[in-house]
Amino acid sequence: NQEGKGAVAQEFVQFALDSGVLRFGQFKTKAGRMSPYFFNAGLFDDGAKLMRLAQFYADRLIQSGVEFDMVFGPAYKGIPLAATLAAELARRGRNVPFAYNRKEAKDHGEGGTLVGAPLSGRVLIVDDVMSAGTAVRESIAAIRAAGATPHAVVIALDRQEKATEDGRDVDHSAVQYVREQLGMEVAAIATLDDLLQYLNSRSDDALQEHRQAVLAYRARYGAG
Ligand code: OMP
Repeated sequence: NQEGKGAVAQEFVQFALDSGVLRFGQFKTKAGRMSPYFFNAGLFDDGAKLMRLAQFYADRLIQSGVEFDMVFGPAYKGIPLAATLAAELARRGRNVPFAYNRKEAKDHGEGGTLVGAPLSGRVLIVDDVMSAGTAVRESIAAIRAAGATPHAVVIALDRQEKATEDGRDVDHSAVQYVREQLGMEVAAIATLDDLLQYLNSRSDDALQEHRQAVLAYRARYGAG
């Protein structure tokens, strides 16, 4: 149901803009690219926004038909995302185990870098954004190292830009790489195309200026 998905994606772009999560300006991405837009999921910063966000993730996940045995939230931003998604799924009658990692290994107490349910079976990675693909590669490696199967990914925004491999830009996006090379399913609530569609539908002068900047960015860094 592409049409239903498109309408929800437009609603999500609006929600992200209203929350100040999605902004226009000049931002440096993790891959070192100067981007005219940035999605800062840390600004879903109250209970109502988190609840609404979890509903978007749960709806997208159910709509995609992706199967999984547990959810994993990569530190730091993935942790509240996976936690609230697990709670939302339980509220809807599906209780699945939840785990996350620490960035620094702990050398006292229970030790280690993994917290929550033991990683096992088909693991769903819940994260905020995919750009060049570094973050998702780290999550995949952590899940494999624990002896479980990285099975699928759900994200809020697919920036649809060139992945990097060994520090160089390649033509496909990180999402395409994970889907095609790793055979994992990836579901995104919204994509760069959805953001551009949103901007196309507005006549506001400032937004039209941002649209031009986003188009120029896509021409330079967009995946083929
Ligand atoms: P990659 O590791 O290059 O795929 O970038 C994904 C990560 O970059 C996200 O998990 C964020 O930490 C960060 N990011 C955003 O949060 N929002 C953006 O709009 C862009 C990035 C980014 O740096 O590319």
